Amino acid sequence: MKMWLGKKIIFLQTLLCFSIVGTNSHGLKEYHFVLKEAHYRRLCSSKPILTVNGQFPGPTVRAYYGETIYVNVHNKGKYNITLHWHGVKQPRNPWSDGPEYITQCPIKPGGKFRQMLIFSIEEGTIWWHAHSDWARATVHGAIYIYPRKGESYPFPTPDEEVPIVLGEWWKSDVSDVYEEFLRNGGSPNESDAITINGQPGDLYPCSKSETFKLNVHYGKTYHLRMVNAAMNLVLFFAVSKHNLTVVGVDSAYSKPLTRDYICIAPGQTADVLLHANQEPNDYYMAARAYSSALGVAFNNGITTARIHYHENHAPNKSPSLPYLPLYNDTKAVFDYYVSIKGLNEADPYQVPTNITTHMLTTLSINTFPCPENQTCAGPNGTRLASSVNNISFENPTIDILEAYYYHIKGVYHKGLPKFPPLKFDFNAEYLPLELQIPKKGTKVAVIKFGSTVELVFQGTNLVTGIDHPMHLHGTSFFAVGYGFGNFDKHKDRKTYNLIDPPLMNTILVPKNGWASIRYRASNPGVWFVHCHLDRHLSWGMETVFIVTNGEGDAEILPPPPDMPQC
Ligand SMILES: *[C@@H]1O[C@H](CO)[C@@H](O)[C@H](O)[C@H]1NC(C)=O
Ligand SMILES: *[C@@H]1O[C@H](CO)[C@@H](O)[C@H](O)[C@H]1NC(C)=O
Ligand SMILES: *[C@@H]1O[C@H](CO)[C@@H](O)[C@H](O)[C@H]1NC(C)=O
Ligand SMILES: *[C@@H]1O[C@H](CO)[C@@H](O)[C@H](O)[C@H]1NC(C)=O
Ligand SMILES: *[C@@H]1O[C@H](CO)[C@@H](O)[C@H](O)[C@H]1NC(C)=O
Ligand SMILES: *[C@@H]1O[C@H](CO)[C@@H](O)[C@H](O)[C@H]1NC(C)=O
Ligand SMILES: *[C@@H]1O[C@H](CO)[C@@H](O)[C@H](O)[C@H]1NC(C)=O
Ligand SMILES: *[C@@H]1O[C@H](CO)[C@@H](O)[C@H](O)[C@H]1NC(C)=O
Ligand SMILES: [Cu+2]
Repeated sequence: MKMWLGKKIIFLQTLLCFSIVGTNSHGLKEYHFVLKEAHYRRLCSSKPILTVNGQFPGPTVRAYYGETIYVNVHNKGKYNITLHWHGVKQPRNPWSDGPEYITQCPIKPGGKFRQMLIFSIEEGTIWWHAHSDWARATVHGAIYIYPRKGESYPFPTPDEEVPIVLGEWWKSDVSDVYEEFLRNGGSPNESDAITINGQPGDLYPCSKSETFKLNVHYGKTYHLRMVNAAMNLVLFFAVSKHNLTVVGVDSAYSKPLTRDYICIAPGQTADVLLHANQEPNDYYMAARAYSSALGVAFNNGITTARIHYHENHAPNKSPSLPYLPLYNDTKAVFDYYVSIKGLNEADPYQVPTNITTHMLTTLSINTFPCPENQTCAGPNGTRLASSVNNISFENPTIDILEAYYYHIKGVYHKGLPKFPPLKFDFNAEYLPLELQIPKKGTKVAVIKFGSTVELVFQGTNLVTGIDHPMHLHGTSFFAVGYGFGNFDKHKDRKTYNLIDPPLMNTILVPKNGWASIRYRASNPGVWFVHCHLDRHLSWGMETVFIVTNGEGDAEILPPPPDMPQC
């Protein structure tokens, strides 16, 4: 604990970091994250929210390619908490990954946990967030990973970098929203605003003066480090009269892609260049939801922030809004995603072509009958649920990683089906109601170290077809294909991009369609796999992949001494 007070303070230019980051006696960077409540005023009212270090969005973590750093987490809040480093692959180190009851027991109020973040191939932007209940609504922040010292970006060095963290704000306490929908079995209340860097923007009441403003100089290039930290909304984002050039997604560089809008799903990140090359004026940047599922209510509001050209001396009171595709424009979403191409030609990390492990998992919204003596707010008085290959995941009471490592029996079961247990027309317009009720269980899939995996995520039309941003912990994967309808291995594999697919950690599976990923299972450990729409996660759309140990230095590291206990 005392070590960090040490020597060099890095990134002096960022005042906020001064108190929270230092280096320890081994020269490794150490951050200090204190979970605590702070009052924030939004939409004309104030409420206490859980934060890290009193900040919302939380502090930015900065690292260089391949670096290892520590984050000392101290829970001074009222609730159990865990923190996850989204997109940090943590080679051999699932211990610090964070999902509650998957790789650790929660850090109880008053507790501490020193988490080690091992960066490997990440470069660009990712993020961190709480991984217990719905705490991540307010407990999240960006992670910037710079090129190795002395090396440069694969694009001209931008003049400035700017965080664009998209989120959602509820006027109520988020833990009440969470408890309410789990209790009544219905859908959670919609958020009251979408936010850019914590601010709803000046189209919302009482939000004008705090609206996020980006001051630009004509001719300069701004590196937008974008994170979708929203709980339940896939978002479109655009800047009025300006193009956006995407140069990376999920902390892997991609071929420059210039568009007038981008799409970003919860869990995803993007490195985007904005050239300040238009008439010096004021412009809006804006985001709003993509949500095409029938009968699913969503926040259809629009969040804005302002871009002000330094050269403009007469700020425009009502700048124009950018063009954003309609909320149901599925084509706009997937036209964008299939246009993202990886920058992997020279990479040793190649797209697997010889697949040893095939999997196809259905992703479904489900219902359970309402328990006797209760009234339930789900469709036809049922309780909403969700599943992966018809298993609605139940959290165990001690974490799966410890159960696996110490051979504790009865905590989880192997044998998550690698294919749907029942073949049916997954996306038929009408499906028998009896298919809708899943099984409950804590089922995991075991994947042999070194396997080359092809995993097809298949959406179904049970209850309602909807898009799912599926996230894998502990690895990145190549997003090799997307399509609509039921996956047909003979026809659809021919459409894969095996040349330059992007390397991602979260893939948006189209409504009534499928998405296919490939990767080599080279990171031993216990890794969470889940939908990043938090309501689906809360209903059970998750599972765990246990990647076995390899030989020699391909084994899980020993646990740290301060693992939180259940
Ligand atoms: C959710 O919305 C309903 C209907 O507007 C309201 O009665 C309820 O208080 C809300 N719950 C929370 C936790 O805000
Ligand atoms: C945006 O890009 C398109 C296609 O490259 C181009 O036609 C258009 O002029 C660009 N617009 C701006 C504002 O740069
Ligand atoms: C999207 O919604 C608009 C207006 O609500 C409607 O006119 C249009 O037909 C819808 N498009 C699709 C593809 O469903
Ligand atoms: C594919 O992998 C299997 C199992 O590792 C191996 O036996 C086989 O030789 C490989 N085939 C090719 C073409 O590389
Ligand atoms: C339902 O309520 C009745 C009357 O209050 C009670 O006798 C019965 O045990 C309850 N059933 C369940 C399943 O809780
Ligand atoms: C899921 O499992 C339940 C229980 O075995 C069964 O009734 C239901 O039909 C199954 N649904 C699907 C889609 O496999
Ligand atoms: C609700 O009940 C109606 C009538 O039985 C049925 O057609 C519909 O599919 C049900 N919806 C759900 C989601 O269970
Ligand atoms: C907090 O975590 C401990 C350890 O797992 C557990 O026993 C306790 O029930 C949790 N508290 C709440 C409020 O969930
Ligand atoms: Cu989902």
